[in-house]
Amino acid sequence: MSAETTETRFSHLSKEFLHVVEVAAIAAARTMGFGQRKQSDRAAVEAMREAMRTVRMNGRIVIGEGERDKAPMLYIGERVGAGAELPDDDETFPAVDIAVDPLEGTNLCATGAANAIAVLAAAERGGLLHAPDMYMNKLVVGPAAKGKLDIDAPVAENLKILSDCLRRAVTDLVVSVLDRPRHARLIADIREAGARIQLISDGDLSAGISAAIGGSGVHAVMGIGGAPEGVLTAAAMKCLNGEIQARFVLKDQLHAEDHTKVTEDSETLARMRAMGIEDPARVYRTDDLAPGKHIIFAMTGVTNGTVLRGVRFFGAGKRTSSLLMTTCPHTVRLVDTVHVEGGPDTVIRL
Ligand code: VTB
Ligand code: MG
Ligand code: MG
Repeated sequence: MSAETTETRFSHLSKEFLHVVEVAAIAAARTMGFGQRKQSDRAAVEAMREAMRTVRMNGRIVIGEGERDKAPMLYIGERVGAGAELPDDDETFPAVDIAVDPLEGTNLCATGAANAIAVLAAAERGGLLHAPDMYMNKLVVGPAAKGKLDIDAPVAENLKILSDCLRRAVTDLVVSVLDRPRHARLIADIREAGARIQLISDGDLSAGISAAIGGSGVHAVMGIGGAPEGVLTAAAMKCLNGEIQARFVLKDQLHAEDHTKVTEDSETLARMRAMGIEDPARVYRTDDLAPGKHIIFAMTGVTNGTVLRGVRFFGAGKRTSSLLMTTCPHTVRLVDTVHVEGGPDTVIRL
């Protein structure tokens, strides 16, 4: 297939994926505040799977969520799209690899808290890292600090460099960190360095996107979250010119002082190896997590958030706020969609 054809096909696909995340967000948003995270997750997963069926692709889920906490999910390895049954070399539909999180922030949705999103990333086959649903230590920064920090350097050192890159004092930095006992040491280190902290209950992916967007009030994300969110963050960083550095963390390494302690979890190691990950301790950078040339990143707000508004329901329809980004051509779209259900008298508001 010529480069131009691939670009055109992916450009069309991006609009189909926008629809997929919009319907997943709408389904999840219907359950906002019900206090039922599994129900919210299931609503998003089912809506996403249904919407994915007609997308003109030969799709494969390469990383997704649900294994860690036995939640409803689109399975890693699941074939999706109108061409799901076709062999890889069939050219009717483009072969696409997909990373999904139908509802990122199930608790946020269940309680009506900020920054719940429906999200996916897609790329040509091999364009997104294939990995199990596990943990990942991450460092995420925006364009100004790209290539300047080192996930293995002391926190104070990274914050000093970040402050230079952003031309502001360390005391004027805000670092977003998941509020988990495993981060006690990290939080103490950030405080000691003098930076401010935004402790979040969930949602290190939306925090990473905020870190790469000027004016969001978040300058970095540090700490251990999910690997699917890490791959999705990488896809977003390719579009936003930000950076993620990451390292897989196995269950028995999670609470260790040194997260790089040698693991005894041979079952997970074997699964990683089967998916092509030979060195479980290596540092992955943006291009290792999302090596694709044709990246599509689509996300819709479920609840109101830093970058996007949540789904609004009104008499004559729904309104969604989404971020749709592609690398080829390089576009970042903030999409405000009114899904009209009323009659010919429906008034569209600003
Ligand atoms: C993070 C966070 C997610 O999972 O990835 C986290 O960003 C990691 O897992 O929103 P634990 O909750 O087990 O610490 C979420 O909270 C849920 O996907
Ligand atoms: Mg998630
Ligand atoms: Mg999820």
